[in-house]
Amino acid sequence: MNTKPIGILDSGVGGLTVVKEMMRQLPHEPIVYIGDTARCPYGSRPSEEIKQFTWELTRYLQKFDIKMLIIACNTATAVALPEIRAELSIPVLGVVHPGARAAIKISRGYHIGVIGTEMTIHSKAYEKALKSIRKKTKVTGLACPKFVPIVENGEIESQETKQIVAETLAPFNNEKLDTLILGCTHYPLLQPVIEEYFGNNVKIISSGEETAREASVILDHTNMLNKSNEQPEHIFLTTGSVDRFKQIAENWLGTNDLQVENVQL
Ligand code: I24
Ligand code: DGL
Repeated sequence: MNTKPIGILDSGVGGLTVVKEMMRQLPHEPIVYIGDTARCPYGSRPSEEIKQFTWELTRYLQKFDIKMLIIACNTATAVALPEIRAELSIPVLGVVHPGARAAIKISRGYHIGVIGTEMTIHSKAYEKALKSIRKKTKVTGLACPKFVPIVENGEIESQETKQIVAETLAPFNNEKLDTLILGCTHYPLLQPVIEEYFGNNVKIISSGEETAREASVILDHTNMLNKSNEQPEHIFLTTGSVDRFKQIAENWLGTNDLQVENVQL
């Protein structure tokens, strides 16, 4: 039994896709979420800067005596996970390995595509994770820098979005992918459009969903689940506007009473 909260960090609001899955799969676990909306996006920044920002978010969450840290941002996971895990004494989970494992599990042809921000693709973090599990996996990475702005503009199913998705994914046309990893917090919102583009031939993995599953397994195995049946209290922290964060988070999570506070790092 362990009533301490789980810390979840992200570059902004995209990590709420992981939070939603966590609340669904682990409904009794209290969460402290921190989103660096003031400095979002991270995906096009230099890796040293991403590491520094991720450390600042981690240090802030440590004030809450968290029992586990989830780095919900693919970009932050890709560049900062190893050093943060090395220094913390609690379990530290990123979104990359759970996504990679799920892709290997479902793939039949072992030709796996990965889409993400420029830094996530440049880092080859998914490629390394996939090949560490199964050496003879063919991995094709593709940066999709236009996708985050599309989602943030709320244009999730417009004709223009379908067009941009098709143009961006065109490099995959000559590749016989059988599985595609959505290696960015925002991409699950584009999943219907991406699925439509590929048809039924490509299986799609959403890393955030898999990460919640992994968190559940780790908490169970280490006897850290919160066994109380109470409705847990969650805390949401943002480095930017509380009102805008609250609006997006409440809409996405389907509630109207979130506790949201501004923090200065
Ligand atoms: N979706 C995201 N980011 C935004 C947005 C959005 N605005 C509308 N929608 N803005 O990410 C980012 C910049 N903001 C953040 C808050 O502080 C000020 C700056 C995707 C979120 C995924 C959970 C569209 C939208 C929405 C509600 C839910 C989902 C969604 F309004 F995509
Ligand atoms: N959260 C980021 C990710 O998953 C996307 C937004 C950003 O670039 O900060 O890679």
